[in-house]
Amino acid sequence: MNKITNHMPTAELQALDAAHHMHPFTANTALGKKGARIMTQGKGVWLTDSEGNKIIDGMAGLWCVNIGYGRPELGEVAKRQMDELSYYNTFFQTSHVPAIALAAKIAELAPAGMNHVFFAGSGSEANDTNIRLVRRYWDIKGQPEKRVIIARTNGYHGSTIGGGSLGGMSGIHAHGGKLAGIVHIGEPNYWDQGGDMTPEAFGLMRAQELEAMILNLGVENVAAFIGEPIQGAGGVIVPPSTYWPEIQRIVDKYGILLIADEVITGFGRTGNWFGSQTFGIKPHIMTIAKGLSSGYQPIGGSVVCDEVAAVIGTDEFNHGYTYSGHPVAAAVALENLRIIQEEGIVEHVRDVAHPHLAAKWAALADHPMVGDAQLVGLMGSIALTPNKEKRAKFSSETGTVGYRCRERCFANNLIMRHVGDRMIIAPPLVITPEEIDVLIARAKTSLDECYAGLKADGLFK
Ligand code: PXG
Repeated sequence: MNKITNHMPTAELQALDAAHHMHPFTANTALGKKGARIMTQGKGVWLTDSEGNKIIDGMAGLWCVNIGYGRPELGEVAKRQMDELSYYNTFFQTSHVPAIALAAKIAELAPAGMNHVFFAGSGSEANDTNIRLVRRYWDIKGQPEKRVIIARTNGYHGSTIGGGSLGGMSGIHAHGGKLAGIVHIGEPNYWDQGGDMTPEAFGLMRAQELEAMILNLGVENVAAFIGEPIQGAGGVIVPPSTYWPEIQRIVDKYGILLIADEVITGFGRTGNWFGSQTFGIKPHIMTIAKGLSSGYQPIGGSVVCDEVAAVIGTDEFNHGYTYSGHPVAAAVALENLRIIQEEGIVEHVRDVAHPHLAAKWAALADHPMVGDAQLVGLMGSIALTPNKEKRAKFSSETGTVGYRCRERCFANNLIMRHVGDRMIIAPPLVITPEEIDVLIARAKTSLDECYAGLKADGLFK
């Protein structure tokens, strides 16, 4: 077979892709007929596809490319590390400099008292670690019956069996089943589910479902609660202001462990190093991945507080991955954190990019089809609706309007995702004000075209 390169015609690449490559979360037969879009290059916030289109990436890849694409320093660090020590494991009483340095750096950046890191290859793996960690913690404390983990409907924690079970997405549970000992409470999704309540009352009500669930199960059976500070894959659902303080009160009152899944919200996304800081949450464990390496290498982990680490450390913990703390991934992640810190990228989000985007993003709610706009740091969503006042949903006859809008975004060289009828963005954190203006202009055009299309089809009255 000839060498397959960027220079081959798109149709040939698509045919080979369809013949051999199974895509995640995709109906592969249908995609094979349509042909995948093929990315060839990335620089900053810009992607180029095999047709030469210049696309602004409003999703930082898959919420991960925090420092933007194509920073040469990361490749240089990777090469140096591969030449020096391409691989060694961290089992059998052994360590190496990249894992040591990265763990120490994460401990420095993490909230006070969170000084220990267990490395994984991804966010899903890290959440599998967390299931073991919290159950083993209570075992050692002499309470082995404390095993249940409470999570939330429409939360996302990965797609391994463990991560998928923690997540509250029925479509994932339907494919392969769900672990026992994981239960779900409602999500703090005011737009969809708040009815006539105020956001504050609704946030309290949803948080108090945790207390009811603990009492229902018996606190002697509950190990932990897990939640994303802001649900990402669920549609960028920003909880009402009352939600996290009430969750914290309940977790403290009953003495269960709190896991903050920071896979998306970590490393600057919300304008602080961690979403837990933005929302005043005090977790025992944080899940990290994605922005830890800005996606330049696959790496994740669990950041563990002193108390839990001390308990776990009293005995052998029968858990670990071949690539836990992989030296090349760790060295690249460390360089990524150096860039975020030395270039003030978290401050850029807080003081420059968020303020520039905030007013323009909020103004999208003036569009006839947009009912609600939410933005925390550089993580935003808008809700598409046929009737703002009633927070109405489109009828099934209309189909998924979010999907229609996403198709217009693609056509306008903007990557903005949809989750049902919510459109979401999470651009690279280095996005400049000028690039934000391009993003907003393309988003408006796409919304207008989608709206015009619905009207032309007689679907928007
Ligand atoms: N936790 C959270 C909060 C995530 O967003 C994971 C865990 C799992 O990480 P890995 O590295 O195993 O994928 C994620 C991942 C989407 C989408 O459609 C989101 C994720 C992954 C794939 C698709 O928004 N988030």
